Amino acid sequence: MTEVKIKRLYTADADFASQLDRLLAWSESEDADIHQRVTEIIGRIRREGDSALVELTARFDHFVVDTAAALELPRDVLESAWQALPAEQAKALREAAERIRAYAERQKLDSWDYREADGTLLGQKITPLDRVGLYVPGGKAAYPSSVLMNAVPAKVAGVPELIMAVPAPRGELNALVLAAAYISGVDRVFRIGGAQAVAALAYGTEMVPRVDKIVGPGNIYVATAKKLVFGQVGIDMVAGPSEILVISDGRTEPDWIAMDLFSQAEHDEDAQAILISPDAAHLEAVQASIERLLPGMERAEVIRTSLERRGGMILVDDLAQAAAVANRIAPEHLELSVESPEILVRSIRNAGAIFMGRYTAEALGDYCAGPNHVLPTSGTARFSSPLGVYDFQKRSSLIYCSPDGADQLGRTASLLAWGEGLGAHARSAEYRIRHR
Ligand code: HSO
Ligand code: ZN
Repeated sequence: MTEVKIKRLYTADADFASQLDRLLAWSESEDADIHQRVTEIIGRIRREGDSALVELTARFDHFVVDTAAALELPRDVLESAWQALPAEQAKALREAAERIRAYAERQKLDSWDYREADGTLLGQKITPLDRVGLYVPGGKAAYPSSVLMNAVPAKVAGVPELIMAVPAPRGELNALVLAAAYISGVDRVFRIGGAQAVAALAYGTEMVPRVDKIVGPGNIYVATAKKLVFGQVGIDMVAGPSEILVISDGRTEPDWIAMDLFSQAEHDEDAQAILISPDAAHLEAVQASIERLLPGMERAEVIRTSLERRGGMILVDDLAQAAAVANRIAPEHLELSVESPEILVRSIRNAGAIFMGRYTAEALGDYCAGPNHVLPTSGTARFSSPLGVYDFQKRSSLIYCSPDGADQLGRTASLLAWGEGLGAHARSAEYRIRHR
């Protein structure tokens, strides 16, 4: 194995800012061709419904069925998948689901209201979405942990109907994915995938009911379809490649750090793993660990490509500067591998998930700590948050006016309405004013 070429940056370099911009640059290659093909597929599902769904499933997934009804997986298959799991795996899945649920329970938004002196009541009413579609990729990209992370919060929110779409190449499904769907309370499963599945969920077909929101990861076709149906339905987010940023004070075991960087790099060639430290010798030690550990990795080639393509090591003057760089990056995952993470965390403003202390490996959060692993990527942690129960709840505002309240507010509304030249608004308010 030859040397792993990871970009080195130093904050004291005159062109550090532009070097960092180049390191972070990421644009999904969504070509016009994909856009057009996805648009055509969505159009066909809208016009032809089930028959197009059956045909596209046969063409793309080589899964041939006689009737659309066969696209739905009988519910007892989920239960059998769960029953067939080796006991240890079932226990781990159950424990993960329970911890994710306990965390999600605390995120629930509750309705509230308050009353004013004249009896007017104002409030916010929380209602779960009626029906949600969960897309789960097929084949190797199928992560049972992602099924839990998407389905559990939806169920905790109280979504009555959770519909999963998962492609079944040649009819095959991943047993762990089905077991995860079973314990997280998925209600119906359709063996459909790609843009055609997204379109069926968004518009409905004879067989597939139309949902209110579509969540879950997918390939470029799925992501493009989600963008195109947004507005017809809600979507969670369009996620970019996974990212990890580790801030190390130089006193964490270099092998641990190397493996944490690998853990995200192994997701895909475009994943981004970056290490920041004020300790130049530590960066060298981690580089040495990387060289030594890489050949033994199952996904060595993916890791190497990712580290060489988008990885980085950044030398800073001190931890305060490390925090500033981290805020600029706004990573999906941020490990604070330092002596006093509770102090450093105060300076962190932009990160999807923050892992505090040397023992907190990001992998624990990916599976079972409790917080969601569906997180904002590509710098979007500047303005967005992890997937949560609140993404499956909506808010309606409530206004009740007492006669006295209507009298008071009517005067204000009338003035503003005449100011806008809207006479019906003004009179509607004035009718309710008491003329003494
Ligand atoms: N790190 C991924 C989630 C995941 N990891 C699933 C392993 N399985 C999301 O950023
Ligand atoms: Zn991961």
